[in-house]
Amino acid sequence: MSEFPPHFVFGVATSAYQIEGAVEEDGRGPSIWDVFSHTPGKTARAQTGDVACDHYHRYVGDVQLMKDLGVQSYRFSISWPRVRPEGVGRVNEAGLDFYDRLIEALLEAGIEPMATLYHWDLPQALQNRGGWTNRDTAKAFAEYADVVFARFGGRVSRYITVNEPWCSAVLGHAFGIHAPGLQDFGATVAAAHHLLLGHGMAVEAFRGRNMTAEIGITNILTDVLPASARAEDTEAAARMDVFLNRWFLDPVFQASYPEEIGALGVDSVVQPGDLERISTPLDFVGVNYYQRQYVAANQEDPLLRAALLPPSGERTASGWGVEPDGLVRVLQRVTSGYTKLPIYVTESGAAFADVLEGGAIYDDKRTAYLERHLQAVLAASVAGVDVRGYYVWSLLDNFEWAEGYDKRFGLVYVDYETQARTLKESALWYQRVIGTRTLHREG
Ligand code: IFM
Repeated sequence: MSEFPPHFVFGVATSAYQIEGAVEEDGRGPSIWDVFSHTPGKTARAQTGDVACDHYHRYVGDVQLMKDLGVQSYRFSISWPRVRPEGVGRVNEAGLDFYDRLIEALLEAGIEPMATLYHWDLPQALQNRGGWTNRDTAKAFAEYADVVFARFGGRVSRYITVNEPWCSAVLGHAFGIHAPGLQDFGATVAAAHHLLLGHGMAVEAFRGRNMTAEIGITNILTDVLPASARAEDTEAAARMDVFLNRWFLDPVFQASYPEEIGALGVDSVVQPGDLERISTPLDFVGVNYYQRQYVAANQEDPLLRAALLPPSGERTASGWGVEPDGLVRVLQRVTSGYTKLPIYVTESGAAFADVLEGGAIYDDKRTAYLERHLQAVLAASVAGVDVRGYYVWSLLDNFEWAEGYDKRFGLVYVDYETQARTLKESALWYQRVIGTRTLHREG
């Protein structure tokens, strides 16, 4: 079977700091990513999101592109420092007005808005008070979220509280490769808990408003497999699975942390009632999927006694293995192990070395990648997973965080000198898939 059910939503995704630019316009405050990207040595070629795709000024054309592609839903993120420049207190109406215009343009184009409330751009003013390591940031997040709910209500069909809390916590506080650039495991555990608490408190605020919209969280999930059937590899893979997946799934769907996370000291930041708040019921689950990891035992690794093996087959420009079956497995796992809620694949896509040739980009590898991942979604659906939609990461080439602009994930090529947009061949392919609601590859 290669036909998608009538209710299945075909979408595209982006995030604010990666595309908007206009970092000093209309009262926006600085975020941790402005500070981090302007710190020497933190991003490739010292690139920043100052201009990015200039989407702040070009959103009308970008919505038109989506309309031309037949996209049914657009997942974007709202920049907290545009809405509350100091993180708390004063609301910046001009910041909200931008998203108001964007949402109106989407609705007029017949495209359903899906809005993420936190895609990593914490107001720097809050970072100055400890950022996510400070419990007050969870409360500040819920208050900001409530400002957004009050303004946009049901004009946004689905809200996502936090995007990939694993990345915010671990890449930002343990590995130091994302903002705020810390390398402190105690801070990581605290940040992870407060990101989840902020999620739960935002869901409570949402429920308090009786809105017609839906709410969920998006986790990045990895399919973790042992490198061999030997007991030590299987056990190492189980520990890696706790670290990569269960840390952010168990509390949301089972109101508990895995024992191993307890051993890392999370109990010192968990207060009575937190896990009940974190597990406040949701309407849907967002899953971002990029890779599978093969894991072997490694006694030299002090934390997990485990090592990730490099992918052996085809890879993307990011060096990530292309393993669409992993998507089937993570979707089945959410359904069988955690919740029967509808799932949206809120990100799936790949960077490849795109070349603009005579006005076209023949990105066959991306087309094949997307086709195989959409096949995986159909396979999961046949296997009983209630998967309701797929959002390609990304609509546009954009600022890939510490990697800068080199890694192009877009269906649309962006010339950063002129800001000209060119549809890649994969975009034209996606347009045909959406138009026919069927997977077919020609040529
Ligand atoms: O670009 C990111 C996005 O911001 C979050 N998910 C993964 C993407 C590709 O790395």
